[in-house]
Amino acid sequence: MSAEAPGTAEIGNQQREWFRSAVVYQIYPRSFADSNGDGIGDLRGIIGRLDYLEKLGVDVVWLSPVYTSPQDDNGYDISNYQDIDPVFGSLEDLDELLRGLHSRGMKLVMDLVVNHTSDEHSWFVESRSAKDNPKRDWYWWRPPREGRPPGPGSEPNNWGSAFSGPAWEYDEATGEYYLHLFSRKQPDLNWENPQVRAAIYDMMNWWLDRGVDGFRMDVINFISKDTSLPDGVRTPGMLYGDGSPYYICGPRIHEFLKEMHEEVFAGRDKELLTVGEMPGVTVQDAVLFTDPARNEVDMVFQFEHVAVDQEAGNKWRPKPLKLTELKASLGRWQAGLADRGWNSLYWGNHDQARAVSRFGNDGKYRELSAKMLAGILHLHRGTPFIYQGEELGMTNMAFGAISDYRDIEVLNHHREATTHLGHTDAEVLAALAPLNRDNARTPVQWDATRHAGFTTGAPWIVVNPNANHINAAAQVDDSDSVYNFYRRMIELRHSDPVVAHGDFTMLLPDDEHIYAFMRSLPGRKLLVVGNFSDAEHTADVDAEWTGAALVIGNYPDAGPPTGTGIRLRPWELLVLAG
Ligand code: TEU
Ligand code: CA
Repeated sequence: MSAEAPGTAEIGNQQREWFRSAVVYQIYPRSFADSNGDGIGDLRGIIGRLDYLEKLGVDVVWLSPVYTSPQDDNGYDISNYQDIDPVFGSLEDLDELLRGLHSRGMKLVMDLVVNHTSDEHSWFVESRSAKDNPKRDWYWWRPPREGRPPGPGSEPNNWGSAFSGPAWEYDEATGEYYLHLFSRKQPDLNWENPQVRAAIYDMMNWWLDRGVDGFRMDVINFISKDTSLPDGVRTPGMLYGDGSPYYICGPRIHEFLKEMHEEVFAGRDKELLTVGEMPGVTVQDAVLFTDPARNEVDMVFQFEHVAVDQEAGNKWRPKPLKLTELKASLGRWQAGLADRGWNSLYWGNHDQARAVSRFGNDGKYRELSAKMLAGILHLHRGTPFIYQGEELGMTNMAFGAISDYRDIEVLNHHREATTHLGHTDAEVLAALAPLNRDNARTPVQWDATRHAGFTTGAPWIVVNPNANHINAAAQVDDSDSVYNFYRRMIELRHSDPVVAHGDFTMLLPDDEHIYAFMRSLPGRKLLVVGNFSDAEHTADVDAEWTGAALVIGNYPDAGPPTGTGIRLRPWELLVLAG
């Protein structure tokens, strides 16, 4: 990059938001690093690995939940928002982590899970105690369906839970049902009640006052529900109706997020990061959520591109990925948020399969394809998120029996599918394998020692046996490793304004093998081409790119393209400057 930083003059004030040139790293604490040998990752384990994160160069750490929790959904069921679960450590440990990150120039974003609490949260314990309890209305309580006797089978509507079974749980004590879109230990909070909202804003302010730098907001677009809670459409073969039209981006969602901004972020939002996890969000909605002038959130996690490899959005019905569909989806989001709003960028997280297994080739071309995926994602316009282990090219796990799994979503589905739906164990295991969430939850592979250096005890979930050759110790000092390729991508975002701020133009949308796009600012252009296949292919790009300077590639011997069309080897990535 030349000294005058081409294009910098054209970047307006709004465009200068710090997070546009930032990279976020997600830590799923249970699986990151165990400091005390109980087999479960913890805060002191993270504190011991801060140099690793600093060296990688990330700007922000998003920490999945560490609050007090019965751990029914690994911490996404919170029983006390203002304390740390003993399995992870203490508030003092959290403060130390915060200091350790800040002193290294990194920010800490906490997970905010306020669509629901744990059923063991004192709010819910009070709420369920009596119909006239002052907190009764803090959750969604309803009587049996009209004309039906109380008890299981008479649920107020036909909605299913994300973790199998009905979305309602009958409560003997008061003869009513409570709504839980996730597990029965995750009752949904009633955001219609202003006391609920005030209590949540207080809690959020308490964390910001403590020094945290923002929130990743769990299923935040589910908090406003159609209060009439109508039955959903039940498609043949399904046990329950689909309630999502009545709670995805419901009637008051923008009002609630604006109110949250006013009560929590206003006056201090410029240094913070807010990202709303929003299953089912559309591009049109996302523009509204992320338009800086509207004061809602900085960016959202959308789910379109992680649904292209399954039938009808059903993760248990996987289908082969078509590159044209992936590009059409990500391209639509790039175009839709080009002028107003901002994208988040991710291949994986704790709910998704491992990126290299899903979008790359985790066998013969594991390293090449992991690097290519890094380059493709990080050079889009938006803020990239790296999920722990992705920077090492960690892969899916070949789980054996159902007893190897830990995820409540998997275990409940297996039970429902082998009983009510009549599938065999083998059928269900085969369907589960590619996209189940435990793929992402095997421990981070630190070295080739026992349990991959994750713990000295018995790990809570199996360690991938490929830790013997895929691990951090083998990669940190190897300049040609996947880890160091991520490092270079992060550096490039920091140093080259066209990566953070440039326009995005998708190229070759109909090509089934090549992912190609251009980034541009006045005076500087980048061409990014990647081959998503095991065979050689030619990227049919404009002749102007012949001889263009190579910025980075994933094959060590790559050079500027010579003829017309760019010949790409299997999983080759080339980034050229013009
Ligand atoms: O996930 C919400 C979500 O919609 C998913 O990606 C979820 O994994 C999927 O619906 C299951 O099929 C968030 C968290 O990221 C996830 O870990 C939690 O389990 C969930 O909310 C409930 O808090
Ligand atoms: Ca531990």
